[in-house]
Amino acid sequence: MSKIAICPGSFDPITFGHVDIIQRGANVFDEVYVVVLNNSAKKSLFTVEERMDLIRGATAHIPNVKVDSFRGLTVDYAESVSANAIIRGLRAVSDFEYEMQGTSMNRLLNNQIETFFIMTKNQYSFLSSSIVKEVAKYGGDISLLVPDVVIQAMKEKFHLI
Ligand code: COD
Repeated sequence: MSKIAICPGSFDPITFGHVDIIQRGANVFDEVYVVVLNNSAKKSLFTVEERMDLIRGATAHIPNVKVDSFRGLTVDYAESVSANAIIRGLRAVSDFEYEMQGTSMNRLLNNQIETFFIMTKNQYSFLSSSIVKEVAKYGGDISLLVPDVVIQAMKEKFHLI
């Protein structure tokens, strides 16, 4: 039986930190669905379609990754693709509380689905989509933080070209 996991997130936009956990998840699971979901606490810069295109561009080299979006609960999406695992990344202690809350809620909603945490590489432990947007908005160099497709999209979004 295939081991199927989902990697849910806002991905607004995808960063090298995200790519790192997706790649490492794809090394362990047969299939990984990277799914763009709504985080009600965040206002997004890119549309869902734009975010999916950027994820596709950034993960094109990983054959067992599929990109999707969903309006609803993470656990419902997992069930719809027959996944029984959720992959999340951990950067620092500060992520722990938020992740514990989300994981506990997901477990309450569906206790057949297990969450797996992947520690980020040290070099990405400070990296978030928000900090990338902040730097890009003022024309700073983000080439060590995000894939080329995202650099281009950021320039267009902020009318820097
Ligand atoms: N290194 C490693 N991992 C990273 C890095 C980095 N530099 N940056 C981010 N990550 C990880 C995050 O820890 C997370 O695991 C994943 O990548 C995605 O991150 P984000 O910030 O793009 O996505 P979030 O955290 O905003 O996603 C939240 C969801 C959209 C998944 C959540 O709100 C959700 O499940 N929404 C649907 C409704 C629902 O089911 N709610 C109940 C459960 S909370």
